[in-house]
Amino acid sequence: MTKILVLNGPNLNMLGTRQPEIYGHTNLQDIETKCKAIAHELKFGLTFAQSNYEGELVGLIQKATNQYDGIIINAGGYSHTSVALRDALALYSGRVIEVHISNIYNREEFRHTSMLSSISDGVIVGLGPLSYILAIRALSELFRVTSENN
Ligand code: CA2
Repeated sequence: MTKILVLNGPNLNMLGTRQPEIYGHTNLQDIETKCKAIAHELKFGLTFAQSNYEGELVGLIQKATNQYDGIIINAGGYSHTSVALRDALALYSGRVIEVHISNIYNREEFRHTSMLSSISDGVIVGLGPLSYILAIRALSELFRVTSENN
C-alpha cells in the first residue's frame, strides 16, 4: 500500500483558535479528518503528525525513509529558518510536497523565503486546508506517472 506522512510543525496545533483572518476557522483535527478521507478514497495509508519540536520533526523525517512513499510538510515557522529540516528532507528518499495554509508571499517579508522549497518536489501555498488536499492529489499523480514510466 502507498503510504504518506503528513507532518505539521510548531503552533499548527493552535489553528482555529486565533487569527482566523489569516488561517481560517478550521482546526488541525479537521484537516486531519479531510486528509484521511482523501487518502481512503485513493487507497493510501496516511499518518498525520504535529510537533512543536524541530528535533522531533527531524527524527520523524529520518524514520520515514523505507516507510513512507511521500511526505507532505507544513513546517510552520521552521519553514523559514530550519537548515536541519531541509537537510533531513534532502536525505529522504521519497517525494516531498511543502504546503502552507496562508499565502506566505503576501505576508511579512521574512515569510517569503522557505528553506524547504528548493529541495521539495512541489510547493502549494495560500489555499487554506485545500493546500493539504491538493498535495495528496499531487502525490497521487506523481506516483502514477512514476509507475507508468517504470
Ligand atoms: O501558512 C502556513 O501554513 C504557515 O506555515 C503557518 C505558520 C507560519 O509561521 C508560516 O509562516 C506559514 C504558523 C502556524 C500557526 O500559527 C498560528 C498562529 C495563531 C493562531 C493559530 C495558529
